[in-house]
Amino acid sequence: MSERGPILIPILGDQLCRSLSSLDGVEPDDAVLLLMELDEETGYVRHHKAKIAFILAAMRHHAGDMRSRGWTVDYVKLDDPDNSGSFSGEVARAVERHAPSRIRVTEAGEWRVRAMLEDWEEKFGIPVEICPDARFLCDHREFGNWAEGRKQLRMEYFYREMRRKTGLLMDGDDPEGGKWNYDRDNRKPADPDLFLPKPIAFRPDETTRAVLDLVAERFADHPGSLDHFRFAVTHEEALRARRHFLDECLARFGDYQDAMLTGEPFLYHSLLSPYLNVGLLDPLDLCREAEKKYRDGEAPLNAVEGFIRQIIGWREYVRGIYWREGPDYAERNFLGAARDLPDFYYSGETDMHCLSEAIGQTLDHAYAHHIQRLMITGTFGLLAGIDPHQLHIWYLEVYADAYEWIELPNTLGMSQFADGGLLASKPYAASGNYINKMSDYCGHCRYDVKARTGEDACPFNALYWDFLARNEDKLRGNRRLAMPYRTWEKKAKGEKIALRNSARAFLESLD
Ligand code: FAD
Ligand code: DLZ
Ligand code: SF4
Repeated sequence: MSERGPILIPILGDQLCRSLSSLDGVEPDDAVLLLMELDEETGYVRHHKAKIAFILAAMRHHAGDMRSRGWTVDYVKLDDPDNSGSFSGEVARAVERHAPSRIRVTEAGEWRVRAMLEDWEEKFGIPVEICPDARFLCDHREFGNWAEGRKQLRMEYFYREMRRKTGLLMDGDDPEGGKWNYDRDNRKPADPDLFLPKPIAFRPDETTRAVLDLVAERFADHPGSLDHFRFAVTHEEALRARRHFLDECLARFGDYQDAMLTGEPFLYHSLLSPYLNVGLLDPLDLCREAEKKYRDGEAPLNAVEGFIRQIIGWREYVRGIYWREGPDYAERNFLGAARDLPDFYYSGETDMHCLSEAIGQTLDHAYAHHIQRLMITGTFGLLAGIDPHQLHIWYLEVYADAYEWIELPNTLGMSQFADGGLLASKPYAASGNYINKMSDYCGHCRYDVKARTGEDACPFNALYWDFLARNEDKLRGNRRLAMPYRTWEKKAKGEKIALRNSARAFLESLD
């Protein structure tokens, strides 16, 4: 240990990575790592119980793992009576305990925490170095350079840059197979008879069981259940989850990426987002393993390209948008939507089977796949005119993988069009027809997906036309909506009135 005191390295709950940038070039003997379980972090929104349990269990295991690698780890538990409850409060106490010469920390994943870190140098009177987060391919400056001067920030062009940069699925200067994107092959509905792999589940050990007890007691009023807790909480378990996905699911990931089936929350999805987001898995390594499956002839190109695009494309791109747009991105509300979030988002109790399935599994597993988030809970919120900020808080609470940098652009931008089209070229509005095509939900529903008006009609149908009519002044100029607006115009006056009355009656029933 240096005579001037150790380097204090706070490690935030989503930085559980053995090769974190703040550890780079530091010898274990010269540093104290600080991990903190905090009221402020467990309480800034009402996180799903399983999300809190996953993060705390992963933090405790990571602390043990780093100790076994020779690091000195100072770990503050949630129920420590002296725990001040905040990052800054706990770093202040650690500064007292260890008299560090300096602080080194990897940048935070959201504006709220970034502001805290930026305060530390003045607060503690010692040098504070904030290191870029090297877990991402594209840093803030590179994204800024890419975005500079572009009229539209389309993910597809950004993604091509990332393909070139990583060499993933490249054939010299060209994309493997001649096309950059095989999404057209990836829209098959699922058949209920499909043979589906079982998701891998990890049995909680003693450490995790202690966390589950703590969470059950302390967060009883938070949404969600702990009964189905199955998360990997160590690096080794996360690698096993990765292997399971690569061997059992990846080959059919593309075909059924957009499909939805009653009672089948997971299909061929990877379920790896919680591990990527806290640092238990490395995104680039995962993509290289997926590419290997293609090169070895074990998974088709449409599946592997589709999967890699989600990670080096969408995941990097939404992070770029989040940091580029600034802290007030969260306040945008282009369509002026103001309805309160219906209570059934926290209970799943609604006659709309698609929503009760997507929300029910969310409360059980802290998981829903992308199309459920986008085209079921998201599209309903959009059509019903729910306040995008309330939806943002809901998504941030209920998913085990939810952190603002990734959740906010997906919710506010992609799903709610609340940024006016910065992220999505048109709103993801759809009638019941889309859900009927991509799922078996409508066959189990008390509503009739073919009917447009009346008490038994699928609410998505009238809401879809009402959404277009209600927002005509803001959306009419969108070229991608020209067709639906032409169809709306051609409708007889009586039909238009019936659709809008049906939508109004339904919306009133929500209040
Ligand atoms: P898979 O379908 O197996 O996809 C593989 C990986 O690709 C994911 O693990 C994820 O890392 C990445 N990915 C896929 N889609 C996206 C996307 N649109 N943006 C960024 N990365 C993507 N993802 C989060 O990780 N955290 C969130 O808080 C989050 N909130 C969302 C909110 C809304 C409204 C929507 C529409 C999407 C959100 N997503 C979020 C993106 C996506 O739904 C999840 O990443 C995915 O469902 C996680 O499940 P999976 O690991 O099985 O993903
Ligand atoms: C999400 C979360 C939760 C629920 N609890 C903690 C915690 O107790 N301690 C901690 O260090 N981090 C936690 N996190 C993750 C942080 O909220 C996350 O690191 C910040 O949002 C910055 O990205
Ligand atoms: Fe959802 Fe409508 Fe289908 Fe019912 S009929 S499951 S409400 S889309």
